[in-house]
Amino acid sequence: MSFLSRRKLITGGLATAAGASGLAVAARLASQYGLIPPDHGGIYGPGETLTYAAQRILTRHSMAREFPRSLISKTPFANGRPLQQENYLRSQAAGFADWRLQVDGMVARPVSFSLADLRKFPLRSQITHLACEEGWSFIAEWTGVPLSDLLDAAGPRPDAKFVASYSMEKDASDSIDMADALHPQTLVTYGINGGDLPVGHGGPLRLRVPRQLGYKSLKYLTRLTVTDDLKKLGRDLSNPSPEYAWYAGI
Ligand SMILES: Nc1nc2c(c(=O)[nH]1)N[C@H]1C(S)=C(S)[C@@H](COP(=O)(O)O)O[C@H]1N2
Ligand SMILES: [Mo]
Repeated sequence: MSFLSRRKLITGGLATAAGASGLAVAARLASQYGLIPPDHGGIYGPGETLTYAAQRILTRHSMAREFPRSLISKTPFANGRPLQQENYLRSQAAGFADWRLQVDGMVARPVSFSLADLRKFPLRSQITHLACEEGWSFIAEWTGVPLSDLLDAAGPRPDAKFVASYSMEKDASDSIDMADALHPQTLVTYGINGGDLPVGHGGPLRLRVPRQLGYKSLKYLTRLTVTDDLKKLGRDLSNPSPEYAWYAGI
């Protein structure tokens, strides 16, 4: 069966099932095609499954909108106060010379990159919209390395399903699936609007996932762990903040 007709079948099937005999059938269909988000058991349960499944079918290969320079926001909004943790301030005082991004988990070659290492990769810049779930947003030009390049360097195992992200900020961590991790617009960024990434925006390093809401763009990025099960990690990252959906596609 061609991809297109299969896609029609799945979307049609999901919609019909949701309308006709309830969400349980849609969920069963979604499961059959690997379209169940990891937080499906939570309070948003079946609704989350439908959102995730529909988006994954319709937008798996789609791109977030990119904007012209003229639309870059004059005053990009940095959410929250710059990180005040002692280990962070120490690294900042050293010009972040000791900052490391570790890539580990289900990979052939665990690696650790300094900022200088990351700057040796071919850079990509993109002007995208960062939208916070609280209603505000801004457009900025982000510069960095495609996450897929870093994963290539580490060699993820074929059965890997997710990439967990960890921040130097205590207890800040999240995760995305492989489709988003390998997406060409998902970047590990060290620059914004032509300069270094300031502390307020997560400097010296943050993840940018422009196809999802702002909270998936983790600031102060220190570690990426490839896994097939988000519940197997030290902290259950299948639903890091119960009040937010794990999948925040836009
Ligand atoms: N480490 C860390 N990353 C984070 C957050 C945070 O509090 N800590 N907030 C998230 C949320 S909710 C949003 S909307 C964006 C805000 O990005 P900005 O501060 O660059 O505007 O960062 C995301 N990444
Ligand atoms: Mo947010």
